[in-house]
Amino acid sequence: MALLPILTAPDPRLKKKSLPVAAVDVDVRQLMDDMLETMYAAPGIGLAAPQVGALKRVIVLDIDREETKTGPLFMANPEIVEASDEDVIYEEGCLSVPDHYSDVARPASVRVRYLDRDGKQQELACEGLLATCVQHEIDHLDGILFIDHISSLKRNMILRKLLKARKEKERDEAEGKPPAKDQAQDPEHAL
Ligand code: GNR
Ligand code: NI
Repeated sequence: MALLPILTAPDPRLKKKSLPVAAVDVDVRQLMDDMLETMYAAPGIGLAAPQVGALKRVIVLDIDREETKTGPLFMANPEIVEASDEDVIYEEGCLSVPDHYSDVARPASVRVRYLDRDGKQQELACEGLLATCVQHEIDHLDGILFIDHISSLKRNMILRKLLKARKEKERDEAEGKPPAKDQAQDPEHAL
């Protein structure tokens, strides 16, 4: 198991389309395990392979809320095979867009087909936060971030702030300053 560095926007790798895996082999399983560990450490409730620089169609999730407790979920080549007409709005965050949150509307429930950690085909009916999160993760596999679902004005403001924060961090590191507290965890917005 290993913790992997999480890429943050703007990064060209987050805009690329990831490729399907041919099979869930030992390498893909290793990636899944490392991603789950990285997601828990962040902490987050989902993580997509491109966020750790692997352009493969692999996601992991673990929702642990009153309403939904999934346990660890590993999905290779996930596909939405059904989506409700009804939308729901959630305030989303992303480990690759640290410290920014926006309301995003998505189908309230979806059915996802995928290969599990054993390479077995599965289908899962998702609703609530799981439905939102699985769609957010599959978006990552197509190079789409939650900020691509909001106005360009808001998106560009967030991207500018992320770039500024990154430059300040690089400058501090060059001057040998200790790291500022990373990704302040506002409990209201706990990922
Ligand atoms: O941890 C996460 N929380 C979250 C909250 C609302 C909607 C989506 C998410 S996914 C996010 C982790 C992440 O960036 N996954 O790609
Ligand atoms: Ni994300």
